[in-house]
Amino acid sequence: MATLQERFAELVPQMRKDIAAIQKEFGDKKISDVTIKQAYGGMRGIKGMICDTSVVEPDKGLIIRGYPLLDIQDLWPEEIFYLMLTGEKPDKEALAALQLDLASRAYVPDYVWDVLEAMPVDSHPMAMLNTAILVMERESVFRAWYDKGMKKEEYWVPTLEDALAIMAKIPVIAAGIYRMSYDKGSMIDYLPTLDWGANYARMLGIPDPTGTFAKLMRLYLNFHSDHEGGNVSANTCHTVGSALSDPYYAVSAGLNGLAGPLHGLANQECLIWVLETMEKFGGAPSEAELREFAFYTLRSGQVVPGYGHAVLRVTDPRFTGFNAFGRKYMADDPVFQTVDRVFNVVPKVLEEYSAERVAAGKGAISNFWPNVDAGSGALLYHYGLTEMNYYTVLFSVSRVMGMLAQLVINRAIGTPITRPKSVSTEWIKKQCV
Ligand code: AMX
Repeated sequence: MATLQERFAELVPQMRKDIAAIQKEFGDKKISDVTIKQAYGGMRGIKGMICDTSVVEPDKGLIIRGYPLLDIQDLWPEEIFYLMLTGEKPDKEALAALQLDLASRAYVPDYVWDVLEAMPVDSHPMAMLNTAILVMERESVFRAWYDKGMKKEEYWVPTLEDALAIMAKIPVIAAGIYRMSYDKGSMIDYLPTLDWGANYARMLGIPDPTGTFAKLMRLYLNFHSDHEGGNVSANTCHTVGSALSDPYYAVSAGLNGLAGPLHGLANQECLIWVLETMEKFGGAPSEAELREFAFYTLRSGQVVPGYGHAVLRVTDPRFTGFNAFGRKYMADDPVFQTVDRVFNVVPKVLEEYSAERVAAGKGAISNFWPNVDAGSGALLYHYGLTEMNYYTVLFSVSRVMGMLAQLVINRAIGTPITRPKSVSTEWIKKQCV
């Protein structure tokens, strides 16, 4: 089978042809209406952009290139990257070539470490990661080719080069940040004979005598890889990339969005919330105690982290997958047991609280079910990865795959600069007669 670069090059002409034909014949067909509520409400539900790497169905969750996530949970993350770009799972040969390619790029320039070391010790690991990606912008092949002059048809070629470089370097940087920020000792090198996910597990330096932490890392990197195009990080990356800012600019920008507590930072918030309940009740709380704590959280004006979603209306399959991992490998762990118990309690609490909100004239909560972040932290905690403000970095190492795959495809199909039309409240008022 062809390498990722060769296979993608074979697919590009047909992709362009298909999209040109659709636009020519059906370009004026309407696919969405927009209400005033949506315009004020974060554009929720408006179909206004294209993303071919994955879709999120409200009642099914993440589907990558036609495969429901749990059907492909055993694929390694680099296989998912190949799949997102080409729509095909790589065979053994193509996978080995991609792994070798990544290993050959997995070095990080010294100036990156110098910059990270110069940052204040209390810098958030996400600020460090995003700074590291941005400071490497000078390495961009896209920018170098663009400065020399390149045809639009070629844009995807250096974009894919940058994408592979970022993907190869990000676990090295992320593991370095972990070891640097939490005094874990010297850095651990990337091992070319190991796969990408196991390498990240190894470079973090978490003891893993049974190999199950590496297994968890592969699953974690698989599960967080993409969530279609409209979420904050993907959408930000896409918008910045649409200005032909190179992938280093675009990915760093996207990750800044992932650092928000309503998005990727929720995974750190979730475990903090779970541990708080355990501290308050002196061990794994009962369901009645959890119910009390959840209501206390809501009535103090805070969200219950890990629950609710902008698109999903069912339990996130990523939560289901992590839960199954927990039941298999750490069923007796009290933190995992608490997460499991929270799942029995919080949806019902949110449903009741939502009814209270509606009775008080506020909007309903749209989804009571757990999202990806509700359970992942407990699994990491079990293996001794207890530094919660690092968790969004793990999410980032994975999510760059989706952001990068989307960027490469957008450069291949020549997506123009993003520029939706905004309107003023004065204009809206004039429509309200
Ligand atoms: N706890 C308390 N209130 C919640 C809630 C929760 N878990 N989920 C939603 N609500 C509230 C919203 O804050 C909003 O209240 P407001 O009108 O007073 O501002 C109201 O319900 C309506 O919101 P919604 O339509 O249900 O959700 P949304 O699309 O606006 O927001 C999300 C989605 C994820 C931001 C929200 O559910 C939330 O804040 N959840 C907790 C944080 C979290 O888990 N984030 C991670 C999401 C996944 C990810 O990106 N990693």
